[in-house]
Parts: sequence; structure tokens; C-alpha cells
Amino acid sequence: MVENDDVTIEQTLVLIKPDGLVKSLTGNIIDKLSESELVIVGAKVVSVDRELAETHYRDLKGQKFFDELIEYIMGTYHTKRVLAMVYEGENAIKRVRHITGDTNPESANPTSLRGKYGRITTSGVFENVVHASSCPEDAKREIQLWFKPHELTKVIYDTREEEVTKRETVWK
Ligand code: DAT
Ligand code: MG
Repeated sequence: MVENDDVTIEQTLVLIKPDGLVKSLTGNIIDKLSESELVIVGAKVVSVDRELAETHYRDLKGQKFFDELIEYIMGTYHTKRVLAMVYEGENAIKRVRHITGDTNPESANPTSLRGKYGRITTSGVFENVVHASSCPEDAKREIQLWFKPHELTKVIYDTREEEVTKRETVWK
């Protein structure tokens, strides 16, 4: 987060969840988010493993809906893909949360993304289509969890250099 006299430039993590991908809502969602006049500084499609899912939602561990939430974000009910994006700009967190709407898709403003496209399943899972960070601390933690520094088009948090030697799969 960078501050000067009257504007707060923030970054926020947006996830289009597996139901959004399986319902081909990606275009609609990105189109609606463009009303925020923010800039996308990173984007990738991710296959979410249990460790990433549980780390992302770690503050909700112990809630009765936690296990199903983890299955949902891992794609067990839809497709094993999530579109992860970082948006940046003035008051990015609040602007994006306004467009995504309330957590519960049934009480969300009907013109918000969750109000429009979300649903609650018969087993009580909030299939609310999108995730958006809720405060600067969460945004930083979530962006650093989902993205490596080189995957963003600009440096938004402090970095350090480290020697890394590991085997990796390359094109044949
Ligand atoms: P948000 O995603 O609006 O930041 P949150 O961080 O409180 O909301 O919860 C994360 C996700 O967990 C949310 O998108 C959907 C799910 N969830 C939250 N409360 C729930 C509930 N009472 N029943 C079922 N799922 C819930
Ligand atoms: Mg949250």
C-alpha cells in the first residue's frame, strides 16, 4: 500500500472461483470489475491444492462450513480451476468489495456480482463466484500467497534475493 496526501493506492486479490469458470462468467465478471477503473497487475489460472485452499481460508478453520468451503475452492463441485488476479488503484479494496457484494449471495445487492451470479446450495455452501480481499493486511497476505514477485507486472511489496536450486518441468 502506497499513501500520499489524499489518495490511497491499494492492491487487492480477486479470485474467480470454480463455479464462475464452469458457468463461463469470467468475461462478465472482468467486464463488471472494469467499472472500478482499477488496473490488473497480475493474472493466472490456478489449480488449487488443499494446502493453498486451507492457507487462504486459515482464519475460518473451525467454522462448520470450513470443509465444504475448501472442497468448493479446490473445485470438487465444478472444475479444478480458479482465475487469480491482482487489481491495483485508488481504494482498490473497497471498490472491488462494492462490486462483488455481500458474502451471502442471497442478501447481496442483486446487481452485485454475488447477487447476480451466486447461489446457496442445498447443503449450505455459499457459491458466491468471487473472492475479494477485505483489508490491506489480508490483501498483502493473499497476494503473496497466490503470486510470486515475478508474476506481477510491478513490484508492490518488498522483495529479497535468494539462491534457489530445484528441479522443474520444462517444455520438451
Ligand atoms: P468474504 O468472502 O465476503 O470475505 P468471509 O471471509 O467471511 O467472506 O468468508 C469466506 C468465504 O466463506 C465466503 O466467501 C463464503 C464462505 N462463508 C462465509 N460465511 C459462510 C456461512 N455462514 N455459510 C457458508 N459459507 C460461508
Ligand atoms: Mg474474507
